[in-house]
Amino acid sequence: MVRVVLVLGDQLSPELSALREADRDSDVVVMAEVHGEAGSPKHHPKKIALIFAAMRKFAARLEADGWTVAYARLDDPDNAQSISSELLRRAEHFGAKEVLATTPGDWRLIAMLDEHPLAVTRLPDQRFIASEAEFEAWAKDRKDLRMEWFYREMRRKTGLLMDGDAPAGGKWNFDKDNRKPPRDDLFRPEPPVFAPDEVTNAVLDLVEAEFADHFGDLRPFGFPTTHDEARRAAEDFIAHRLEQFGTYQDAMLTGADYLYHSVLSPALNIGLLDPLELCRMAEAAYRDGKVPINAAEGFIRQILGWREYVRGIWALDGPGYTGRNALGHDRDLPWLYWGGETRMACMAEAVRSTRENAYAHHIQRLMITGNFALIAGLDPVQVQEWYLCVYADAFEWVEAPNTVGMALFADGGMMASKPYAASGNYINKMSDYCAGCSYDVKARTGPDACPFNPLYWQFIDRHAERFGQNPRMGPILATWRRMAPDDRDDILRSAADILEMMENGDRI
Ligand code: FAD
Ligand code: DLZ
Ligand code: SF4
Repeated sequence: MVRVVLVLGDQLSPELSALREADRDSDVVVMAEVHGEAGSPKHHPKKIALIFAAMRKFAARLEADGWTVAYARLDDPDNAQSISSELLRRAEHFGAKEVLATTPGDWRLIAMLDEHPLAVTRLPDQRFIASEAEFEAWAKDRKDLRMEWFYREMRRKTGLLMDGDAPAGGKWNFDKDNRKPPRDDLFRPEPPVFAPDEVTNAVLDLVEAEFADHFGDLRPFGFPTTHDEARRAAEDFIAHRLEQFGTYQDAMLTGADYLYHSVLSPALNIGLLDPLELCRMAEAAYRDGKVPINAAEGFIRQILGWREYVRGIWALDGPGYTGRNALGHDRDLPWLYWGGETRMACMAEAVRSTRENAYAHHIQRLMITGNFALIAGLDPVQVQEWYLCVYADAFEWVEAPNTVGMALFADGGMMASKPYAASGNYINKMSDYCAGCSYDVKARTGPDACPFNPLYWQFIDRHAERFGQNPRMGPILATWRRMAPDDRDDILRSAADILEMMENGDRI
Protein backbone atom coordinates (compact mmCIF):
# COMPACT_ATOMS: atom_id res chain seq x y z
CA MET A 1 0.00 0.00 0.00
CA VAL A 2 1.39 3.39 -1.02
CA ARG A 3 2.21 5.90 1.77
CA VAL A 4 3.03 9.58 1.48
CA VAL A 5 6.32 10.59 3.07
CA LEU A 6 6.44 14.21 4.25
CA VAL A 7 9.73 16.09 3.89
CA LEU A 8 9.58 19.65 5.24
CA GLY A 9 11.77 22.54 4.14
CA ASP A 10 14.11 22.09 7.10
CA GLN A 11 14.29 18.30 6.80
CA LEU A 12 16.54 18.04 3.78
CA SER A 13 18.68 15.13 4.97
CA PRO A 14 19.00 11.80 3.14
CA GLU A 15 19.18 10.08 6.54
CA LEU A 16 15.85 11.62 7.69
CA SER A 17 13.93 9.07 9.78
CA ALA A 18 10.83 9.24 7.52
CA LEU A 19 12.97 8.46 4.45
CA ARG A 20 14.78 5.65 6.25
CA GLU A 21 11.45 4.08 7.19
CA ALA A 22 9.89 4.54 3.74
CA ASP A 23 9.97 2.20 0.76
CA ARG A 24 11.61 3.85 -2.22
CA ASP A 25 9.78 1.53 -4.64
CA SER A 26 6.23 2.08 -3.43
CA ASP A 27 6.01 5.26 -1.31
CA VAL A 28 5.75 8.85 -2.57
CA VAL A 29 7.75 11.73 -1.10
CA VAL A 30 5.67 14.91 -0.67
CA MET A 31 7.36 18.30 -0.63
CA ALA A 32 5.57 21.62 -0.92
CA GLU A 33 6.45 25.29 -1.12
CA VAL A 34 3.43 26.87 0.57
CA HIS A 35 2.20 30.32 1.54
CA GLY A 36 1.04 28.76 4.83
CA GLU A 37 4.70 28.39 5.91
CA ALA A 38 6.48 31.17 4.03
CA GLY A 39 3.93 33.98 4.22
CA SER A 40 2.59 33.72 7.74
CA PRO A 41 4.50 34.91 9.65
CA LYS A 42 6.33 36.91 7.02
CA HIS A 43 9.77 35.33 6.78
CA HIS A 44 12.80 37.19 5.42
CA PRO A 45 12.92 36.81 1.60
CA LYS A 46 16.48 35.39 1.77
CA LYS A 47 15.28 32.70 4.17
CA ILE A 48 12.40 31.73 1.90
CA ALA A 49 14.73 31.65 -1.10
CA LEU A 50 17.23 29.48 0.81
CA ILE A 51 14.53 27.00 1.77
CA PHE A 52 12.85 26.82 -1.63
CA ALA A 53 16.15 26.52 -3.56
CA ALA A 54 17.47 23.84 -1.20
CA MET A 55 14.11 21.99 -1.33
CA ARG A 56 14.12 21.94 -5.15
CA LYS A 57 17.70 20.65 -5.26
CA PHE A 58 17.04 18.02 -2.60
CA ALA A 59 13.93 16.83 -4.47
CA ALA A 60 16.03 16.45 -7.64
CA ARG A 61 18.62 14.46 -5.68
CA LEU A 62 15.93 12.15 -4.26
CA GLU A 63 14.52 11.57 -7.77
CA ALA A 64 18.00 10.79 -9.06
CA ASP A 65 18.28 8.27 -6.20
CA GLY A 66 15.12 6.51 -7.40
CA TRP A 67 12.41 8.11 -5.23
CA THR A 68 9.06 9.26 -6.59
CA VAL A 69 8.69 12.88 -5.47
CA ALA A 70 5.43 14.85 -5.64
CA TYR A 71 6.81 18.39 -5.45
CA ALA A 72 4.55 21.47 -5.37
CA ARG A 73 6.08 24.75 -6.44
CA LEU A 74 4.58 27.84 -4.88
CA ASP A 75 3.03 28.96 -8.18
CA ASP A 76 1.64 25.55 -9.22
CA PRO A 77 -2.07 26.22 -9.83
CA ASP A 78 -3.12 23.09 -7.88
CA ASN A 79 -0.95 23.89 -4.85
CA ALA A 80 -3.24 23.84 -1.79
CA GLN A 81 -0.83 26.25 0.02
CA SER A 82 -0.64 24.50 3.38
CA ILE A 83 1.27 21.38 4.47
CA SER A 84 -1.89 19.79 5.85
CA SER A 85 -3.91 20.27 2.64
CA GLU A 86 -1.01 19.21 0.43
CA LEU A 87 -0.82 15.91 2.33
CA LEU A 88 -4.55 15.37 1.72
CA ARG A 89 -4.34 16.31 -1.95
CA ARG A 90 -1.38 14.03 -2.64
CA ALA A 91 -2.83 11.16 -0.58
CA GLU A 92 -6.04 11.33 -2.59
CA HIS A 93 -4.15 11.46 -5.88
CA PHE A 94 -1.95 8.45 -5.10
CA GLY A 95 -4.60 6.50 -3.16
CA ALA A 96 -2.60 6.65 0.08
CA LYS A 97 -4.18 6.40 3.54
CA GLU A 98 -1.04 6.76 5.61
CA VAL A 99 1.56 9.46 6.14
CA LEU A 100 5.12 8.92 7.30
CA ALA A 101 6.63 12.03 8.89
CA THR A 102 9.65 13.06 10.92
CA THR A 103 8.70 15.18 13.94
CA PRO A 104 8.80 18.86 12.92
CA GLY A 105 10.70 21.45 14.94
CA ASP A 106 7.60 23.53 15.64
CA TRP A 107 4.76 22.61 18.03
CA ARG A 108 2.18 24.06 15.62
CA LEU A 109 3.11 21.53 12.92
CA ILE A 110 3.37 18.69 15.43
CA ALA A 111 -0.22 19.40 16.51
CA MET A 112 -1.31 19.57 12.86
CA LEU A 113 0.13 16.10 12.20
CA ASP A 114 -1.27 14.62 15.41
CA GLU A 115 -4.76 15.88 14.54
CA HIS A 116 -4.57 15.12 10.82
CA PRO A 117 -7.45 13.16 9.23
CA LEU A 118 -4.99 10.75 7.61
CA ALA A 119 -3.17 8.17 9.76
CA VAL A 120 0.17 9.77 10.53
CA THR A 121 3.18 7.87 11.82
CA ARG A 122 5.38 10.52 13.42
CA LEU A 123 8.99 9.39 13.89
CA PRO A 124 11.64 11.06 16.07
CA ASP A 125 14.00 13.51 14.41
CA GLN A 126 17.32 11.71 14.77
CA ARG A 127 19.46 14.44 13.24
CA PHE A 128 20.59 15.54 16.69
CA ILE A 129 23.46 14.17 18.74
CA ALA A 130 21.27 13.73 21.82
CA SER A 131 17.84 12.16 21.51
CA GLU A 132 14.88 13.77 23.27
CA ALA A 133 14.75 10.77 25.62
CA GLU A 134 18.43 11.18 26.46
CA PHE A 135 17.95 14.85 27.31
CA GLU A 136 14.89 14.06 29.40
CA ALA A 137 16.83 11.45 31.35
CA TRP A 138 19.63 13.97 31.95
CA ALA A 139 17.18 16.65 33.09
CA LYS A 140 15.12 14.39 35.33
CA ASP A 141 15.38 15.21 39.03
CA ARG A 142 17.90 18.00 38.39
CA LYS A 143 17.17 21.32 40.06
CA ASP A 144 19.60 23.10 37.82
CA LEU A 145 19.58 22.52 34.04
CA ARG A 146 22.85 24.31 33.28
CA MET A 147 24.25 23.80 29.81
CA GLU A 148 27.83 23.19 31.02
CA TRP A 149 26.94 19.92 32.81
CA PHE A 150 24.98 18.65 29.82
CA TYR A 151 27.87 19.57 27.52
CA ARG A 152 30.36 17.54 29.56
CA GLU A 153 28.09 14.51 29.31
CA MET A 154 27.95 14.97 25.55
CA ARG A 155 31.74 15.18 25.36
CA ARG A 156 31.98 11.90 27.24
CA LYS A 157 29.28 10.30 25.10
CA THR A 158 30.84 11.25 21.76
CA GLY A 159 34.50 11.18 22.80
CA LEU A 160 34.89 14.62 21.16
CA LEU A 161 38.01 16.39 22.47
CA MET A 162 38.57 13.64 25.01
CA ASP A 163 41.91 12.05 25.88
CA GLY A 164 40.67 8.91 27.56
CA ASP A 165 38.49 10.10 30.45
CA ALA A 166 40.05 13.57 30.54
CA PRO A 167 39.16 16.63 28.46
CA ALA A 168 41.75 17.48 25.81
CA GLY A 169 44.07 20.28 26.91
CA GLY A 170 43.25 19.56 30.57
CA LYS A 171 40.11 21.71 30.83
CA TRP A 172 36.48 21.35 29.74
CA ASN A 173 36.09 24.99 28.85
CA PHE A 174 38.60 27.53 27.53
CA ASP A 175 36.37 30.60 27.68
CA LYS A 176 38.94 32.44 29.79
CA ASP A 177 41.11 32.66 26.64
CA ASN A 178 38.14 33.77 24.54
CA ARG A 179 35.85 36.75 24.21
CA LYS A 180 38.45 39.43 23.65
CA PRO A 181 37.29 42.91 22.63
CA PRO A 182 37.82 43.75 18.96
CA ARG A 183 40.86 45.56 17.64
CA ASP A 184 40.36 48.20 14.96
CA ASP A 185 42.83 46.50 12.66
CA LEU A 186 41.10 43.12 12.99
CA PHE A 187 41.09 41.25 9.73
CA ARG A 188 37.48 41.04 8.54
CA PRO A 189 37.05 37.70 6.81
CA GLU A 190 33.91 36.92 4.82
CA PRO A 191 32.24 33.54 4.42
CA PRO A 192 32.25 32.08 0.89
CA VAL A 193 29.49 33.23 -1.46
CA PHE A 194 27.76 30.63 -3.63
CA ALA A 195 26.65 32.30 -6.83
CA PRO A 196 23.03 31.43 -7.66
CA ASP A 197 22.63 28.80 -10.39
CA GLU A 198 19.62 28.43 -12.70
CA VAL A 199 17.45 26.77 -10.02
CA THR A 200 18.26 29.40 -7.40
CA ASN A 201 17.73 32.23 -9.88
CA ALA A 202 14.24 30.92 -10.69
CA VAL A 203 13.48 30.82 -6.97
CA LEU A 204 14.80 34.35 -6.49
CA ASP A 205 12.47 35.64 -9.21
CA LEU A 206 9.54 33.82 -7.62
CA VAL A 207 10.29 35.12 -4.12
CA GLU A 208 10.72 38.64 -5.48
CA ALA A 209 7.30 38.46 -7.12
CA GLU A 210 5.43 36.82 -4.23
CA PHE A 211 6.95 38.23 -1.04
CA ALA A 212 7.88 41.79 -1.98
CA ASP A 213 6.31 43.21 1.20
CA HIS A 214 8.43 41.12 3.59
CA PHE A 215 11.20 42.76 5.65
CA GLY A 216 14.69 42.08 4.25
CA ASP A 217 16.86 42.22 1.15
CA LEU A 218 16.57 39.28 -1.22
CA ARG A 219 19.69 40.03 -3.21
CA PRO A 220 22.61 39.46 -3.23
CA PHE A 221 22.01 35.80 -2.35
CA GLY A 222 24.98 33.57 -1.55
CA PHE A 223 23.92 30.88 0.96
CA PRO A 224 24.91 27.28 0.24
CA THR A 225 21.83 25.39 -1.01
CA THR A 226 23.18 21.83 -1.46
CA HIS A 227 25.03 19.36 0.77
CA ASP A 228 28.11 19.75 -1.38
CA GLU A 229 28.14 23.56 -1.09
CA ALA A 230 27.49 23.38 2.65
CA ARG A 231 30.45 21.02 3.06
CA ARG A 232 32.64 23.50 1.16
CA ALA A 233 31.41 26.34 3.39
CA ALA A 234 32.33 24.27 6.46
CA GLU A 235 35.78 23.45 5.08
CA ASP A 236 36.37 27.13 4.31
CA PHE A 237 35.46 28.11 7.87
CA ILE A 238 37.74 25.49 9.39
CA ALA A 239 40.63 26.48 7.14
CA HIS A 240 40.34 30.26 7.44
CA ARG A 241 38.27 31.40 10.42
CA LEU A 242 38.10 28.74 13.12
CA GLU A 243 41.55 29.64 14.45
CA GLN A 244 40.30 33.01 15.74
CA PHE A 245 36.70 31.93 16.41
CA GLY A 246 36.95 31.73 20.18
CA THR A 247 39.14 34.77 20.67
CA TYR A 248 36.75 37.18 18.95
CA GLN A 249 33.48 35.35 19.58
CA ASP A 250 31.90 38.26 21.44
CA ALA A 251 33.45 41.11 19.45
CA MET A 252 31.34 43.51 17.38
CA LEU A 253 32.65 45.85 14.69
CA THR A 254 30.75 48.25 12.46
CA GLY A 255 30.46 46.84 8.93
CA ALA A 256 32.01 43.47 9.88
CA ASP A 257 28.89 41.35 9.65
CA TYR A 258 30.48 37.94 10.17
CA LEU A 259 33.87 38.39 11.87
CA TYR A 260 35.14 34.88 12.69
CA HIS A 261 31.71 33.26 12.95
CA SER A 262 31.00 30.22 10.81
CA VAL A 263 27.62 31.31 9.30
CA LEU A 264 26.83 27.60 9.07
CA SER A 265 23.57 27.67 11.07
CA PRO A 266 21.29 28.14 8.03
CA ALA A 267 22.76 25.04 6.33
CA LEU A 268 22.89 23.05 9.58
CA ASN A 269 19.31 23.76 10.53
CA ILE A 270 17.77 22.73 7.21
CA GLY A 271 19.73 19.49 7.10
CA LEU A 272 22.55 20.29 4.67
CA LEU A 273 25.21 19.60 7.31
CA ASP A 274 25.45 16.99 10.03
CA PRO A 275 26.28 18.46 13.48
CA LEU A 276 28.45 15.57 14.67
CA GLU A 277 30.42 15.49 11.44
CA LEU A 278 31.03 19.24 11.73
CA CYS A 279 32.31 18.82 15.30
CA ARG A 280 34.62 16.03 14.13
CA MET A 281 36.01 18.32 11.40
CA ALA A 282 36.81 20.96 14.04
CA GLU A 283 38.41 18.36 16.29
CA ALA A 284 40.55 17.07 13.41
CA ALA A 285 41.84 20.62 12.79
CA TYR A 286 42.94 20.77 16.44
CA ARG A 287 44.48 17.29 16.47
CA ASP A 288 46.40 18.17 13.27
CA GLY A 289 47.82 21.27 14.97
CA LYS A 290 45.98 23.69 12.67
CA VAL A 291 43.91 25.47 15.34
CA PRO A 292 44.41 25.99 19.09
CA ILE A 293 42.32 24.21 21.70
CA ASN A 294 40.40 27.35 22.73
CA ALA A 295 39.11 27.70 19.15
CA ALA A 296 38.16 24.04 18.63
CA GLU A 297 36.63 23.69 22.08
CA GLY A 298 34.74 26.99 21.82
CA PHE A 299 33.23 26.03 18.47
CA ILE A 300 32.40 22.45 19.43
CA ARG A 301 30.73 23.71 22.62
CA GLN A 302 28.36 25.88 20.55
CA ILE A 303 27.13 22.85 18.61
CA LEU A 304 27.56 19.88 20.93
CA GLY A 305 26.59 22.00 23.92
CA TRP A 306 24.33 24.93 23.14
CA ARG A 307 22.59 23.66 20.00
CA GLU A 308 21.76 20.27 21.51
CA TYR A 309 20.86 21.81 24.87
CA VAL A 310 18.36 24.36 23.52
CA ARG A 311 16.69 21.69 21.43
CA GLY A 312 16.41 19.53 24.56
CA ILE A 313 14.81 22.40 26.53
CA TRP A 314 12.32 23.11 23.72
CA ALA A 315 11.28 19.44 23.50
CA LEU A 316 11.19 18.95 27.27
CA ASP A 317 9.07 21.97 28.13
CA GLY A 318 6.50 21.38 25.40
CA PRO A 319 4.15 23.70 23.51
CA GLY A 320 3.70 26.04 26.48
CA TYR A 321 7.32 27.21 26.33
CA THR A 322 6.72 29.87 23.68
CA GLY A 323 4.04 31.49 25.88
CA ARG A 324 6.26 31.92 28.93
CA ASN A 325 6.52 35.45 30.28
CA ALA A 326 8.01 35.19 33.77
CA LEU A 327 8.83 38.92 33.99
CA GLY A 328 5.35 40.00 32.84
CA HIS A 329 6.67 42.14 29.97
CA ASP A 330 4.08 43.48 27.55
CA ARG A 331 5.44 46.46 25.57
CA ASP A 332 4.94 46.38 21.80
CA LEU A 333 7.98 45.78 19.61
CA PRO A 334 9.05 49.21 18.40
CA TRP A 335 9.28 49.93 14.69
CA LEU A 336 13.05 50.30 14.86
CA TYR A 337 13.31 46.47 14.84
CA TRP A 338 11.84 46.58 11.35
CA GLY A 339 14.32 49.21 10.17
CA GLY A 340 12.66 52.33 11.58
CA GLU A 341 15.08 55.17 12.13
CA THR A 342 16.99 55.15 15.41
CA ARG A 343 19.78 57.21 16.99
CA MET A 344 21.20 54.07 18.59
CA ALA A 345 24.19 53.08 16.44
CA CYS A 346 24.34 49.56 17.88
CA MET A 347 20.67 48.78 17.18
CA ALA A 348 20.87 50.33 13.71
CA GLU A 349 23.90 48.18 12.89
CA ALA A 350 22.35 44.91 14.15
CA VAL A 351 19.12 45.58 12.25
CA ARG A 352 21.03 46.55 9.10
CA SER A 353 22.96 43.27 9.07
CA THR A 354 19.72 41.42 9.75
CA ARG A 355 17.93 43.16 6.87
CA GLU A 356 20.77 42.71 4.40
CA ASN A 357 21.92 39.20 5.32
CA ALA A 358 19.07 37.45 7.21
CA TYR A 359 21.93 37.01 9.67
CA ALA A 360 23.40 38.71 12.71
CA HIS A 361 26.02 37.05 14.86
CA HIS A 362 25.26 35.72 18.31
CA ILE A 363 26.41 38.63 20.38
CA GLN A 364 24.38 41.09 18.28
CA ARG A 365 21.29 38.90 18.79
CA LEU A 366 21.91 38.48 22.52
CA MET A 367 23.50 41.70 23.73
CA ILE A 368 22.07 44.27 21.32
CA THR A 369 18.56 43.41 20.06
CA GLY A 370 17.92 40.82 22.80
CA ASN A 371 19.29 42.97 25.62
CA PHE A 372 17.25 45.97 24.49
CA ALA A 373 14.08 43.85 24.31
CA LEU A 374 14.76 42.54 27.82
CA ILE A 375 15.46 45.83 29.58
CA ALA A 376 12.76 47.75 27.67
CA GLY A 377 10.23 45.09 28.73
CA LEU A 378 9.07 44.01 25.26
CA ASP A 379 6.38 41.35 24.89
CA PRO A 380 8.16 37.96 24.47
CA VAL A 381 5.64 36.72 21.88
CA GLN A 382 6.29 39.69 19.59
CA VAL A 383 10.03 39.39 20.13
CA GLN A 384 9.92 35.68 19.24
CA GLU A 385 8.00 36.37 16.07
CA TRP A 386 10.64 38.90 15.04
CA TYR A 387 13.54 36.49 15.58
CA LEU A 388 11.66 33.69 13.84
CA CYS A 389 10.97 35.79 10.75
CA VAL A 390 14.21 37.66 10.26
CA TYR A 391 16.93 35.01 10.52
CA ALA A 392 17.64 32.39 7.86
CA ASP A 393 18.51 29.86 10.58
CA ALA A 394 15.36 30.44 12.65
CA PHE A 395 13.07 27.52 13.44
CA GLU A 396 11.04 27.32 16.61
CA TRP A 397 13.06 24.54 18.31
CA VAL A 398 16.18 26.74 18.32
CA GLU A 399 14.79 30.28 18.09
CA ALA A 400 12.31 29.99 20.98
CA PRO A 401 14.68 28.80 23.74
CA ASN A 402 17.30 31.33 22.68
CA THR A 403 14.75 34.14 22.78
CA VAL A 404 12.50 33.14 25.67
CA GLY A 405 15.19 31.54 27.84
CA MET A 406 18.52 33.08 26.98
CA ALA A 407 17.75 36.62 25.85
CA LEU A 408 14.52 37.51 27.69
CA PHE A 409 14.75 35.43 30.89
CA ALA A 410 11.04 34.83 30.25
CA ASP A 411 11.30 31.21 31.42
CA GLY A 412 12.18 32.53 34.88
CA GLY A 413 15.69 31.07 34.90
CA MET A 414 15.19 27.57 33.51
CA MET A 415 18.06 28.17 31.05
CA ALA A 416 20.09 31.08 32.39
CA SER A 417 21.21 31.57 35.99
CA LYS A 418 20.79 35.34 35.61
CA PRO A 419 19.42 37.67 32.95
CA TYR A 420 21.80 38.75 30.17
CA ALA A 421 21.04 42.41 30.88
CA ALA A 422 23.75 44.98 30.29
CA SER A 423 24.22 48.73 30.17
CA GLY A 424 26.05 50.65 27.43
CA ASN A 425 29.35 49.97 29.16
CA TYR A 426 29.39 46.33 27.99
CA ILE A 427 28.54 47.31 24.41
CA ASN A 428 31.26 49.96 24.46
CA LYS A 429 33.82 47.43 25.70
CA MET A 430 32.99 44.81 23.09
CA SER A 431 32.38 46.98 20.02
CA ASP A 432 33.30 50.16 18.17
CA TYR A 433 29.64 51.21 17.92
CA CYS A 434 29.57 53.85 20.66
CA ALA A 435 32.34 55.94 19.08
CA GLY A 436 30.03 56.66 16.15
CA CYS A 437 26.80 57.07 18.11
CA SER A 438 24.98 60.32 18.80
CA TYR A 439 24.25 59.12 22.35
CA ASP A 440 26.81 59.41 25.12
CA VAL A 441 27.65 55.96 26.43
CA LYS A 442 28.98 57.34 29.71
CA ALA A 443 25.83 59.34 30.53
CA ARG A 444 23.01 57.85 32.57
CA THR A 445 20.52 60.69 32.45
CA GLY A 446 19.30 63.36 30.05
CA PRO A 447 18.24 63.33 26.40
CA ASP A 448 21.70 62.30 25.13
CA ALA A 449 22.30 59.49 27.61
CA CYS A 450 22.78 56.06 26.02
CA PRO A 451 19.29 54.49 26.40
CA PHE A 452 20.84 51.21 27.57
CA ASN A 453 21.97 52.96 30.79
CA PRO A 454 18.71 54.25 32.32
CA LEU A 455 16.76 51.29 30.90
CA TYR A 456 19.21 48.88 32.51
CA TRP A 457 18.81 50.40 35.95
CA GLN A 458 15.07 50.74 35.57
CA PHE A 459 14.95 47.02 34.70
CA ILE A 460 16.92 46.19 37.87
CA ASP A 461 14.64 48.43 39.94
CA ARG A 462 11.46 47.01 38.38
CA HIS A 463 12.40 43.45 39.27
CA ALA A 464 14.31 44.15 42.48
CA GLU A 465 12.11 41.86 44.55
CA ARG A 466 12.55 38.89 42.21
CA PHE A 467 16.27 39.49 41.72
CA GLY A 468 16.74 39.80 45.47
CA GLN A 469 16.27 36.01 45.59
CA ASN A 470 19.09 35.47 43.06
CA PRO A 471 22.59 35.44 44.59
CA ARG A 472 24.19 36.35 41.23
CA MET A 473 22.14 39.57 41.09
CA GLY A 474 23.00 40.61 44.65
CA PRO A 475 25.99 42.87 43.84
CA ILE A 476 24.08 44.70 41.09
CA LEU A 477 21.11 45.35 43.37
CA ALA A 478 23.49 46.56 46.05
CA THR A 479 25.08 49.03 43.62
CA TRP A 480 21.63 50.34 42.67
CA ARG A 481 20.62 50.75 46.28
CA ARG A 482 23.87 52.50 47.16
CA MET A 483 23.19 55.28 44.62
CA ALA A 484 21.91 58.60 45.98
CA PRO A 485 18.08 58.73 45.91
CA ASP A 486 18.14 61.82 43.67
CA ASP A 487 20.39 60.03 41.16
CA ARG A 488 18.09 57.04 41.14
CA ASP A 489 15.09 59.30 40.54
CA ASP A 490 16.85 61.02 37.64
CA ILE A 491 17.74 57.67 36.08
CA LEU A 492 14.18 56.37 36.42
CA ARG A 493 12.84 59.61 34.91
CA SER A 494 15.19 59.27 31.92
CA ALA A 495 14.11 55.65 31.44
CA ALA A 496 10.44 56.67 31.57
CA ASP A 497 11.09 59.38 28.96
CA ILE A 498 12.70 56.88 26.58
CA LEU A 499 9.90 54.37 27.01
CA GLU A 500 7.29 57.06 26.47
CA MET A 501 9.01 58.21 23.27
CA MET A 502 9.24 54.60 22.12
CA GLU A 503 5.56 53.98 22.82
CA ASN A 504 4.60 57.16 20.98
CA GLY A 505 6.55 55.98 17.95
CA ASP A 506 9.09 58.80 18.29
CA ARG A 507 12.66 58.24 17.18
CA ILE A 508 14.93 57.07 20.01
P1 FAD B 1 28.75 30.47 15.14
O1 FAD B 1 29.03 31.57 16.06
O2 FAD B 1 29.74 30.17 14.10
O3 FAD B 1 28.52 29.16 16.03
C1 FAD B 1 28.64 27.84 15.49
C2 FAD B 1 27.35 27.09 15.57
O4 FAD B 1 27.01 26.85 16.91
C3 FAD B 1 26.14 27.77 14.96
O5 FAD B 1 26.07 27.59 13.58
C4 FAD B 1 25.00 27.12 15.70
O6 FAD B 1 24.60 25.94 15.06
C5 FAD B 1 25.60 26.76 17.04
N1 FAD B 1 25.17 27.69 18.09
C6 FAD B 1 25.87 28.69 18.63
N2 FAD B 1 25.18 29.27 19.62
C7 FAD B 1 24.00 28.64 19.67
C8 FAD B 1 22.85 28.79 20.48
N3 FAD B 1 22.77 29.70 21.45
N4 FAD B 1 21.81 27.98 20.23
C9 FAD B 1 21.86 27.06 19.26
N5 FAD B 1 22.93 26.86 18.48
C10 FAD B 1 23.99 27.64 18.69
N6 FAD B 1 20.50 30.03 16.38
C11 FAD B 1 19.88 29.38 15.40
O7 FAD B 1 20.45 28.46 14.80
N7 FAD B 1 18.60 29.71 15.04
C12 FAD B 1 17.92 30.72 15.66
O8 FAD B 1 16.78 30.98 15.32
C13 FAD B 1 18.58 31.43 16.69
N8 FAD B 1 17.96 32.45 17.33
C14 FAD B 1 18.60 33.12 18.32
C15 FAD B 1 17.92 34.14 19.00
C16 FAD B 1 18.54 34.81 20.03
C17 FAD B 1 17.79 35.88 20.78
C18 FAD B 1 19.87 34.48 20.39
C19 FAD B 1 20.54 35.19 21.50
C20 FAD B 1 20.54 33.48 19.73
C21 FAD B 1 19.92 32.78 18.70
N9 FAD B 1 20.58 31.73 18.01
C22 FAD B 1 19.91 31.05 17.03
C23 FAD B 1 21.90 31.25 18.44
C24 FAD B 1 23.09 31.88 17.69
O9 FAD B 1 22.99 33.27 17.75
C25 FAD B 1 23.18 31.39 16.26
O10 FAD B 1 23.21 29.98 16.24
C26 FAD B 1 24.43 31.89 15.58
O11 FAD B 1 24.47 33.29 15.60
C27 FAD B 1 24.47 31.37 14.15
O12 FAD B 1 25.54 31.94 13.45
P2 FAD B 1 26.83 31.11 13.09
O13 FAD B 1 26.48 29.88 12.34
O14 FAD B 1 27.79 32.04 12.46
O15 FAD B 1 27.32 30.67 14.51
C1 DLZ C 1 10.37 28.09 7.22
C2 DLZ C 1 9.70 27.44 6.07
C3 DLZ C 1 9.28 28.23 4.98
C4 DLZ C 1 9.56 29.68 4.93
N1 DLZ C 1 8.60 27.68 3.95
C5 DLZ C 1 8.37 26.34 3.93
C6 DLZ C 1 7.65 25.74 2.87
O1 DLZ C 1 7.15 26.38 1.97
N2 DLZ C 1 7.49 24.40 2.91
C7 DLZ C 1 7.98 23.62 3.90
O2 DLZ C 1 7.85 22.40 3.85
N3 DLZ C 1 8.65 24.18 4.94
C8 DLZ C 1 8.85 25.50 4.97
N4 DLZ C 1 9.49 26.09 6.03
C9 DLZ C 1 9.93 25.22 7.13
C10 DLZ C 1 8.79 24.87 8.09
O3 DLZ C 1 8.14 26.03 8.53
C11 DLZ C 1 9.47 24.10 9.23
O4 DLZ C 1 9.52 22.77 8.86
C12 DLZ C 1 8.80 24.25 10.55
O5 DLZ C 1 8.88 25.56 11.00
C13 DLZ C 1 9.40 23.32 11.59
O6 DLZ C 1 10.72 23.64 11.88
FE1 SF4 D 1 24.41 51.67 21.62
FE2 SF4 D 1 24.50 53.33 23.70
FE3 SF4 D 1 26.73 52.73 22.43
FE4 SF4 D 1 24.89 54.27 21.23
S1 SF4 D 1 26.08 54.76 23.07
S2 SF4 D 1 26.00 52.55 20.32
S3 SF4 D 1 23.01 53.35 22.02
S4 SF4 D 1 25.45 51.32 23.56
